[in-house]
Amino acid sequence: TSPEQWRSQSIYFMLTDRFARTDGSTTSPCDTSQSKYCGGTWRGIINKLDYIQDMGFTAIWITPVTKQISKTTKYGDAYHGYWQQDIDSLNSNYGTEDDLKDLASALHDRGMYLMVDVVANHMGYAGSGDNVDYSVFKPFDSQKYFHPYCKVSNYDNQTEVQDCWLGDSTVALADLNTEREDVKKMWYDWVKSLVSKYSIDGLRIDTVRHVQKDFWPDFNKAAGVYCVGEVFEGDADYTCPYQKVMDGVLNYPIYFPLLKAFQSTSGSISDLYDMINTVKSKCADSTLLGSFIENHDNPRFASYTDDISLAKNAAAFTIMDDGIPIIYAGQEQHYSGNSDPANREAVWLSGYNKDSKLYKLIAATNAIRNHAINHNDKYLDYKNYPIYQDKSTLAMRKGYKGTQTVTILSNLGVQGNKYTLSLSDTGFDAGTKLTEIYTCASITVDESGKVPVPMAGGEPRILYPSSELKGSKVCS
Ligand code: ABC
Ligand code: CA
Repeated sequence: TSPEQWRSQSIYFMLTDRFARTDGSTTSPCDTSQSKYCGGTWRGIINKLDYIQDMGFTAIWITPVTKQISKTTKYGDAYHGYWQQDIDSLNSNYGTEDDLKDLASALHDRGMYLMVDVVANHMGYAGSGDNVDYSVFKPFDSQKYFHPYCKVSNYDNQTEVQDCWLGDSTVALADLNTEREDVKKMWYDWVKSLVSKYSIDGLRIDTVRHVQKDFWPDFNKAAGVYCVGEVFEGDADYTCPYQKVMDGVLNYPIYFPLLKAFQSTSGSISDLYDMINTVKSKCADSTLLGSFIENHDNPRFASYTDDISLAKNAAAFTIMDDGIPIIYAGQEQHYSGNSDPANREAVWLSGYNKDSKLYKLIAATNAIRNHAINHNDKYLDYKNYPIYQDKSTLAMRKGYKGTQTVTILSNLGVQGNKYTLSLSDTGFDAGTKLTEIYTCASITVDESGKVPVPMAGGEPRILYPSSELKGSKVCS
């Protein structure tokens, strides 16, 4: 499945261990602080696809599928999947080969895509890096396949970031010598066969900044599907160039100012406004980046603030910006876990509540984005354009004249006043009737071309021409 096909998708990201169990339990305990397997499976995901699809998602991203360290370490189990030892076998905690194949077909039957997380930088070892039994790794069963042991500590030294090891003396992440021709060939052959064996549509690639750039173009090519890389770095000058070696990267440059703008009622809107433009100019194609406000490596948004309006704005931004939206499982339930491992709560404990405020907000936002895309095949070509800012408001436009969306975000929070924002530069003609898609209010553009936008309680707003909504489920 090509980058072109992925641009229009919307992704729900989950740790397989934490989303759904085969028995469908909503009470089975999962104490995140233990870092043990909690029992989520691929079969469990298959049985809960309605929950995901009804929220408007068209794709899922699941954590790595390969066989892991099987011991319980001082950091617990490899329940997350980033400590692989045998890349040719599956993690049996999640199910069988047939279960994974069935997951792909269940998705494809619904017209949805499967994205799988892969790790080429390292293998996981339960112990210290200076005392590794290399025979436990398959197929990299000898020291010769690895870089000599040293620890990544100075992120300003790129050679060290690439050639030294992540992890520590409890769990070492044995760093593969990805410059070796045999290692490259093993990875390229592996990824090609993984994608074809399990009918995978896309890959999320782990630890991309820890492997030399020239490894990636051939890896992406061998995969033959859209690849989005994790480059955990907020500096666009550092992160954007990775889009020259693979289809897309996670949008960490926007993540940090997005979090700052909405994590409190005094966050900076202008830094976010500026970063929209920075990313557009520095990254090769902002529409192929992965947009997110939460993931399994960072504290949940709600760990910073329990204000539901702020959470709504952050989620709305993620979905309406350029790039492929990624919502992290549990975000829709306003989960509030702090740093890893507390941010990996089991979704089943929410009872898969479809009436939660954020579930509905995400469903409505995905619905208008999906509609705008389906209604005008050029919608995604128009790069998100910030049109207005003040101390607490950001407005942005996406889409050509007549079928554009205009998104208005606020960080006033639930205590925010009721007022009317008079908005210019939306591109809508005087007299046009608009629908605000969260409240379904009708708004008419005034004679001078200004749009009177009713704001209240710090809630986000999205405007779309009413006449263009016919045939959609939005506000019908
Ligand atoms: C385990 C335990 C933890 C324990 C830890 C030591 O060991 O669970 O409780 O604290 C996996 C597991 C983790 C596990 C680790 C290590 O392995 O999921 O639970 O932690 O055993 C990816 C995945 C991630 C995964 C791995 C390893 C990599 O998404 O889930 O972790 O396969 C770095 C890597 C990045 C990695 C991330 C966790 O660490 O580059 O690939 N994620 C700076 C650096 C970043 C760095 C980040 C965090 O710190 O630049 O490269 O990411 O260490 C901004 C700057 C950024 C800066 C941030 C903090 O601030 O612009 O550059 O990031 O302003
Ligand atoms: Ca490396």
